This record gives sequence, C-alpha cells and structure tokens, in this order.
Amino acid sequence: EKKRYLVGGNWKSNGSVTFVRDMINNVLNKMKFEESKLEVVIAPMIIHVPSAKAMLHSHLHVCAQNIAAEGKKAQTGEVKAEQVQDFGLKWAIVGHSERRQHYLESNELVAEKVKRCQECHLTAIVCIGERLEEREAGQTHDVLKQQLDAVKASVKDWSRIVIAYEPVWAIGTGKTASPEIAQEAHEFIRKWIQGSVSDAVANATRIIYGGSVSDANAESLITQKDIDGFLVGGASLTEKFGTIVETVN
Ligand code: G2H
Repeated sequence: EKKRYLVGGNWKSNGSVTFVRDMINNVLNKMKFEESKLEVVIAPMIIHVPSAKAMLHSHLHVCAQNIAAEGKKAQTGEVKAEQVQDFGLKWAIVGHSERRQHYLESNELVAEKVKRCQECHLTAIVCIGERLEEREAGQTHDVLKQQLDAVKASVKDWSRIVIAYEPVWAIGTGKTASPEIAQEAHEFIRKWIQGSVSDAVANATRIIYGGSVSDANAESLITQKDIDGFLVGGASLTEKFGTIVETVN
C-alpha cells in the first residue's frame, strides 16, 4: 500500500516580501492536488513565516527551516521549537547539510534538535546524506548509518519523522542522483528503520529525496519504490514547483 507522498519546498535564505506574495498567489495557491495522496509543505525564511502562513491556502503547510537545540534561556538569533509550535506550525527541517557544513551541526546536535521537535509535536524532516568524497571512498552506507543511529534515541513517535535523503554532492549543483542511486540509498535507509525500529515503522515512514529535484527529473525519481516525495530547493522558488507537485500527484 502506497503511503501519502510529501513534497517540501525549502526556500533557504531566499525571497523578499514581493517574492513571497507573488509565489504564493501565482503558483502555490493555484496548485491542484489530492490531499489524500499528497502533503505539501513550504519552508520560508523565518522572517516570512507569518505572512506566508496568512496567505497560503490552508492545505499548504508552513515549515520551519531549523529550530534551536536545547540551550540556555537566552539564545540570541535562535527560534525554539516551542515558539514554532506556539505559532501554529507543525513542521520543521532539521540537520540540513548546509547547516551541518556551514554551522558545524554534528550528528549529536541534530539529534538534540530532533528531540526538541518530538517534545513540541513538530514533524521533523531529518536530512541526511553523504558528501562526494565519502561516496567515492565507498562510505555512503556507513555515513547514513551513523546519521540515523545518532537520532534514533531522540525519537519516541516515528509518525512525526520524515527522512530526507540529500546527497551533498547533488545539492544546488544541478547534479541529481540517478533514480538508481537514489533508490539504492532509500532502500538502505528503509532497511535501517526495519532493523533498528520495526517493520511497521519502516513501511509507514516517508523517505523523501532532495538534491537538484526539478520538473525534468521528478517523474523518474518518484516512480522508484522507496522514494516517497521530495525536498525541493532551487526549483521551489519557481513555477517548476507546481509541475513537480502535479507530477507527484
Ligand atoms: C537540497 C535541496 C533542498 P536543491 O538542499 O533541500 O536543494 O534542490 O536546490 O538542490
């Protein structure tokens, strides 16, 4: 039985007041899809979250791009899971490779953030993926296993976890993983869940692909057995996102 697909638009640090308004009115609110088959979430920069939430049709969910780890009371510049929850959001991206790379987020820190999401009933889109040199050294499975092992203890409710496989070498580079490479990694992740959690959770958990997803490659990826949706970066800033959503639907 096929689970509900998930497509996320990760706007990263892009967009302006005008962009947000136009993208929502001209593209996102015009998309047609079957909610029973597909869930769509949009992750704007935090400063645009309130206006996006007010403008988006209610079947499009707003997602935080990041949340604070457990910390001292005062954390200048951070947004806590409680505040994301208080604002009425139900989703957060955690452990994106750009944060792992540029903000030195370790597997342990990502695990803390996953825990915070669980405590605040946010569904976490947990990003994992190997770097080019790791793939070339044949370490892909080891890296994915370490990233998954690290978050395991943080998760009590697997229904609020989505795994995003995002090979770092395919992010924003225009190099998509081939459907075969992506499927192979997704199958490995599903088997990890089976072995580390349970068969039922492995079957129910959505494993989505991210890394230069476009209107041109969405079809060949989504037809793979273990690909349950996408996390879209660059293409989510354009009308191509609507085409990707239609393709998945
Ligand atoms: C991967 C992806 C979105 P892009 O980071 O998370 O971005 O589609 O631009 O490669």
